[in-house]
Amino acid sequence: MKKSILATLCVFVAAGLALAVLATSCGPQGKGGASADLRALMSARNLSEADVSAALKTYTPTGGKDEFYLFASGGHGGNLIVIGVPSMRILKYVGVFTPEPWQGYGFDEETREIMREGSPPGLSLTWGDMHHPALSETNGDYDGEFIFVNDKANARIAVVSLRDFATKQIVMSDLIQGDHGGTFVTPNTEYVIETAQFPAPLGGGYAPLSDYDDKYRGAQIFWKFDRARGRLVPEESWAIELPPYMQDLADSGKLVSEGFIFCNSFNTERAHGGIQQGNPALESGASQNDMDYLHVFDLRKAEAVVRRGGTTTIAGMRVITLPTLIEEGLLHFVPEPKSPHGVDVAPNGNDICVAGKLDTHVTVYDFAKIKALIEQKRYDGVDAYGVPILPFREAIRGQVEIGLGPLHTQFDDRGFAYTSVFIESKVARWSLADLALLEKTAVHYNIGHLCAAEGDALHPKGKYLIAMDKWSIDRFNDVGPLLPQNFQLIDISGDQMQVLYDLPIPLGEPHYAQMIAADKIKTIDMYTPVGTNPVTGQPHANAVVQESDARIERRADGVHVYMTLIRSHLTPDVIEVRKGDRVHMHVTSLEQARDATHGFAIDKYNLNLSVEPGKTCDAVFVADRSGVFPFYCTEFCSALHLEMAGYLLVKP
Ligand code: K7E
Ligand code: CUA
Repeated sequence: MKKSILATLCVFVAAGLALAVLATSCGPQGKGGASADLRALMSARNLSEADVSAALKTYTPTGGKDEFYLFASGGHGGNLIVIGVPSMRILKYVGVFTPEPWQGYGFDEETREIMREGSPPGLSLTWGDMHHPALSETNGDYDGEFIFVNDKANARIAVVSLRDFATKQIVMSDLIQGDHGGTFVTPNTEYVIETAQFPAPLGGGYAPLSDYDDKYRGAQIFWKFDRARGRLVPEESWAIELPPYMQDLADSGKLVSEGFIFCNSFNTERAHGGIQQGNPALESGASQNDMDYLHVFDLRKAEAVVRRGGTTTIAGMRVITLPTLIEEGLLHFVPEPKSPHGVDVAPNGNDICVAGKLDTHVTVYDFAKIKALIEQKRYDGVDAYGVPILPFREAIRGQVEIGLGPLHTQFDDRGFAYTSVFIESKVARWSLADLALLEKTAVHYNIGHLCAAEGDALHPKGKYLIAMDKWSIDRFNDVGPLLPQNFQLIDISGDQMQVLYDLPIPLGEPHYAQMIAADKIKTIDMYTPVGTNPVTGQPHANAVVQESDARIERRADGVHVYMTLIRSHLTPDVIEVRKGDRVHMHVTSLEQARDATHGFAIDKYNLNLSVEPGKTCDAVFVADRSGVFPFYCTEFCSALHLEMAGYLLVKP
């Protein structure tokens, strides 16, 4: 054991990474940098010293914990991915927009209700297109309590509690159709921001595309968050009407810019397709103008307008209309080059970074200048809807020439900014102080977002960055035509960035992720007291907290089964009903031992519950087929797990 530790240290020395003091302990073995055994291993596996140094920076021995949690969107898989950094071990998929049977998510009544509430009336959507997770913040830094995620496809926002890593709420407003720009929080999480991508008549409804300029609109919703309840409050939320451009990502101001919201846009051309009608495709139609508009929105002034009732209600949502926004001076535009993707406010609060997909620069706006221009009403005209436009040159601090296809920017603790460069497949590091490009590191194909540790918070942590690469061609063993995405872990602590590890992501396309210090996450071990409803956190009305109370009751609305689970039996274990009965399962785990989870599945009734220690949940089904249907526990919970089973007898 001791020998291998010494050998390991020697490899550090070889890679030029160890402290000099350690070198003396390497003895004669240290001459070549590694022991003969290690050398043999390196050559057998064809590893360079750089490879070994990278391995040592990520390898986490059994029992070792990670320094950070990475929360990555699961893209069109609809679920959230939790990963430990630097080990890059996947810790959990959290069911959000898509049912996740091993969590009972979308199978028990409590979570089915979450999915129904977040769906159009009469429908229960079973997937989402998750793009941008946002951790809750306190004073501009992540606080580890909640994470919010959007569903681009159906314009929804979900709330996930980081106490139990479970979804608590999904909200959907009929105001908009499809949200790309979500989610972003204000520095104390008063609001969760959701922005429409596709202009459409607000509130649903029909208008022909020939009315696009007049009837189609963009919008940005400010969902009010009640932290004590852990819920978004639709009645206290409101929105703003925007011109029918494609509003993209947003960011909240911080420090000097706190109280302002920045949102980039593209397609200020208002192209809307119609290839067969002789119009340009959206991709070229939306790429004509050299400049689009950075939206600068005064949130504090807008709140006053909302308070005094200066809104119009559309689809149940209070909306500040575009004429009111203009009249009250709440919205200003600043030109931004060309079809940009995202806006990122630097930790100093004053530098606002925008990168153009079709421009080679990151443009750094100067908030102090923007504010002065607004105060002096120094306009370069107005847009087609009357929104005042500030002069570009007078609003910026400067531009950094980055390369082809710069997209998103993150920050570290040393004053560096990191921008993903999509077309070049690179990460660029540049200095905020003098706006100078320092270094570019090649990553695997088609990097989209990137994520540094707390890299969009007030106090970024540095150390690690994840390159979120969209293509993984040639990188992993072949798995057919649909390949995983690739997360590359990059060490950003040194003078040179170093790619350490590739993690294939086989669950949708993760667009964005956030990384938080692990010590900020405080989870519960189990649900207490026994009989807790995990969604509300309150005692469940149908809980049975001792086995002797387990029972079957026939009532007007069907058969109610009050069941308890404890190693290794289900009580009752025989359930007799008549064909056509509605069966209401009320299932409680009496366990209070950590990780002693039971499952509950009934054969051929499309039902699987996950019953963690202390949890109670309901499941309702109609016993519409007669026969004998075994039920059993789906978690291997004990030596007699296979015996944890029973029969549902459905009499003809
Ligand atoms: Cu894929 Cu933020 Cu939706 Cu950029 S987004 S790359
Ligand atoms: Cu309980 Cu297996």
